[in-house]
Amino acid sequence: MYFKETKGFPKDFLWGRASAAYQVEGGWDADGKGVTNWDKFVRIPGKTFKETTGDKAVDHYHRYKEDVKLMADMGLKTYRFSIAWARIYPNGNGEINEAGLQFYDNLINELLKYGIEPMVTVYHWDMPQALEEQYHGWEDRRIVDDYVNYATTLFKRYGDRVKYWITMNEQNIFTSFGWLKGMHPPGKENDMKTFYQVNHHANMAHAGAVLALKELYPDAKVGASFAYSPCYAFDRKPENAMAKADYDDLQNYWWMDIYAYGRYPKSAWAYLESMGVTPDIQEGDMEILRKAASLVNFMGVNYYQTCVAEYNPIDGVGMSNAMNTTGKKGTAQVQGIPGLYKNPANDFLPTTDWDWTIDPMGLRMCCRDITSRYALPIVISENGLGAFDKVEDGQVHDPYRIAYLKAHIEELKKACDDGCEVLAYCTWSYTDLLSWLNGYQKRYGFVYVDREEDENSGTLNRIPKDSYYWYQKVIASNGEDL
Ligand code: BGP
Repeated sequence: MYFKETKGFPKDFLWGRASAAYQVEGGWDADGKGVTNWDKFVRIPGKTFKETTGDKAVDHYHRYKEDVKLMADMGLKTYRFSIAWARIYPNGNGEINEAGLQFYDNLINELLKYGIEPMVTVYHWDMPQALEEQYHGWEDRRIVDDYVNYATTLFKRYGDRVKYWITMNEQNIFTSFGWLKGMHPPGKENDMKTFYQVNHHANMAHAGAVLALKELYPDAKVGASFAYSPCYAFDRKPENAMAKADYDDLQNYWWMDIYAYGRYPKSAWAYLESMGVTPDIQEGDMEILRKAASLVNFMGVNYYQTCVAEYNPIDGVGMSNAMNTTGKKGTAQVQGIPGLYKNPANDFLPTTDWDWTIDPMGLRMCCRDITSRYALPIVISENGLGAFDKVEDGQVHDPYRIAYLKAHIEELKKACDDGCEVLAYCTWSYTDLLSWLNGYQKRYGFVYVDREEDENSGTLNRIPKDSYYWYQKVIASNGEDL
């Protein structure tokens, strides 16, 4: 659409920044915290870039006051962070660890002291390892009750101060990397049947949490954060348009239709039936999913890139774990599902050093799609540029990050003109942090942290980058001074 004038961002727009417990906190065994699936997984040789771990991460657990002060000086309106389940329930269920609850009390109170709205993710991938040992974690239906119990503990403890809740972070990523690509715990490959079963359990957990929250705090705002890569058909060939439709049903709507409508897309279901991989659904499940969907307040979107769908013959490429985790441009490989689609590179778009396409207009596109299909408000819960940053004379100049964010914010503003109700824009990430598979060299922050892959490197000192001061102006002008 073309508009003669722009309305700009709504006046109470939440300019934010996001993080996740495992990637920033460190203190992996501090104050009674239990061991998580990630604490274990990163110790398997070859799983992460140069065997990096989040043992110390960027030590946010001990430096949260310094970090929150930097956020306050920047004028941040909201901070999205996740809670480590194993700090609250070291065994996933059973006994509560009061010290863990206290840590997040302190963090939330510190944020509120400066008028920063806390936005809490209940689950950002770090599951108590004890649940893996008790019943194989997400593979077993028992996790639904344990997750809802954990979530309810959080709602009861923090619900008087936390208004925005995100139940799950990127369910599509942690399940596909965990059960299809072998790149996240539990490291399984091509296990389609379990993958869909795990997803059904995660959907039930999400729904149970939504219902529990709304029972306790009907005015709370809740949603799940989905890693949404809008998809373009490779060209005008009908078989490539069909490949796009297949991709959307299986890779996007499969999750978003559950969050927004409480149903699985019909053609995706028919395909899974033909493959013999549909999940077992218990009586009453779909009703619970529908009820939760009717109570959801927003669609959380983690937007990094778009993709392309091209028809993939039955003897074509499959899923692989060959991903660019080194930052050497051009090393990513084309992946796909034989008989349906593959995802070649998009020649019209530049890429990052990790081969992620840079497509600001895609952000407007995904807001439009969500608005048309679901008519839900949107929280952009992640968007950002991973890059190599260097300190020069005590400063970090990152014009490439400013250019990236500027272009995305311009498109987001157009999405607001298009009639999309966008509530928040949380860029990834506040400080530099651990990139799950790519180590510490892939930096996303407004604030540089002095550390490298080696656990004993660096002072962990914080240095605001040029982008920090730029975003300060963006916030102060409500997105006008870009
Ligand atoms: C999302 C995750 C984040 C974060 C981000 C950047 O998928 O929710 O936790 O890691 O992507 O990804 P990466 O660290 O792989 O560059």
